[in-house]
Amino acid sequence: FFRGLDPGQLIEKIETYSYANPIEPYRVLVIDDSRAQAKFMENVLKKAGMHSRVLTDPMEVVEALEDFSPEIIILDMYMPSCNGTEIAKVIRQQDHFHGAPIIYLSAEDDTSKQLHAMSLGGDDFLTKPIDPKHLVATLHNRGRRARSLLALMVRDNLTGLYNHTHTLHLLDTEISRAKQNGSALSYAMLDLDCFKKINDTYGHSIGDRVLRSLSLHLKQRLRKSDHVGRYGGEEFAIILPDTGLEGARTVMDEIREKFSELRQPAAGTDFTVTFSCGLAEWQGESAKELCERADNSLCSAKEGGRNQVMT
Ligand code: GH3
Ligand code: MG
Ligand code: MG
Ligand code: MG
Repeated sequence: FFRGLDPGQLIEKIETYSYANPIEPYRVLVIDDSRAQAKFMENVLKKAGMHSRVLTDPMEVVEALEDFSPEIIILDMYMPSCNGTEIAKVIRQQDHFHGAPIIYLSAEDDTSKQLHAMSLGGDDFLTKPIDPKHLVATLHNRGRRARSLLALMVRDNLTGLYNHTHTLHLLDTEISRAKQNGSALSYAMLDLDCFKKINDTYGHSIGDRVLRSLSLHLKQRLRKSDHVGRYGGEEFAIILPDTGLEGARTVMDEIREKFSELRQPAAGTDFTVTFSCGLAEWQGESAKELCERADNSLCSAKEGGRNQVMT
């Protein structure tokens, strides 16, 4: 998908993705033990049109990373229970937040202490009293860059869909959201049928084109709130929030049928391709167990003769 683009075109491409969408407000996590300071920050961010989550207890950070999924983190340097650098370390240990921008807040004006904090994983250091304009400008700069990087990190190169790692991250996020809201969640695993034969008959680059054709087909027919990932070579994963088993089955079966009718062009001819699909509705289990159930259903769909959706 990104192949053969020069850096300028690449940035343009990236900015067409939601992760680099400047209209989507930045999600900012603020961790500050002082309620007054936290409230002040909350107001500044609100006025700047950003989404914020404020924690006065740093122990809640891991949970907040999971269910708020912040893009930027603002950390008070000195808190009674622990200091900002310790929290930064916890954040950096989470795969998805390894490169997330961290901005320290402190009354500290000792340069060597600031440098030490930054050497431990901070990106900026703002001194209290905070100048709102300075803060907002810093957030915009850091946010924009973080989105560009993430857009590259989370995408699969051939299809532009989410890659394996990010698909699993999204599944974790959607599971905790479903837990919190008591909402339904379904998960689908797709695998192209007899794809080896397609490659053998028409060549690998036509095979690649089929993968892109299915990706586009899925993106066009699913809702914006659904997530589509390339799970492996010719395997795809779909996360359907707020969707029960029957709803998911109807959607996936329609997609399956329409895709099986699509003519795939090849030199001087065309052909059709089908996929099999395994579906599972989340029942309170872990992401791993949910994947296993969908995978088992996928195996049944293959054994049952392919080109079908099984639950
Ligand atoms: P089944 O219906 O049982 O899934 O049969 P299959 O032939 O699809 O399954 P198999 O796992 O034997 O083969 C998968 C094929 O997918 C083999 C591999 O070359 C091809 N494949 C995987 N990744 C890519 C890719 O990025 N591009 C192309 N063109 N082919 C790929
Ligand atoms: Mg403090
Ligand atoms: Mg396969
Ligand atoms: Mg296959």
